[in-house]
Amino acid sequence: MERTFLMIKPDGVQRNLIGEVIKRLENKGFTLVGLKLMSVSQELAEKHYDVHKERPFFGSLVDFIISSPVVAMVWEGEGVVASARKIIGATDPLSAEPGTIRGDYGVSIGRNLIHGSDAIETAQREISLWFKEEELCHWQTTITPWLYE
Ligand code: DAT
Ligand code: MG
Repeated sequence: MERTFLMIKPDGVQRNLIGEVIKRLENKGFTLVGLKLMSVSQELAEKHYDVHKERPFFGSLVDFIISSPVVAMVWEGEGVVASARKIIGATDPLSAEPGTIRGDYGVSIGRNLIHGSDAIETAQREISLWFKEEELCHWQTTITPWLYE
């Protein structure tokens, strides 16, 4: 089953949006298989955003991610990578559609509340960067037949 990595950034945690974010993914029908509140090391933040290391915002992005705890999550379900990106909304909250997390709760690109993997291969890399295999639960909800034909 497809998996994605989501991270509620420090602003999402500080603004008491953990429950709201989890609720939206649960309600959609995705399954939570990994969850932890954690302080992020500079090394992990830099590795996570390695693809952006030449961008002018890289330093402030890393400083922001390590500034306060985040919630790291792995979610599972058919098409979860692309679907979670839709639920999250566009990178700039001012462009994100109402009804998305960023569209409903954000106003600034540097405070856009949540990260979501952008592709299946990226998700695999990010899940192994943030979670040990034994931290993930292999389980199926009893409602699976009511979610999938
Ligand atoms: P996304 O988080 O939607 O995948 P991204 O991978 O392009 O977006 O960028 C990673 C994060 O970097 C993004 O969530 C917020 C920050 N960021 C991106 N572009 C930025 C910019 N022009 N100015 C400031 N921060 C930016
Ligand atoms: Mg990205």
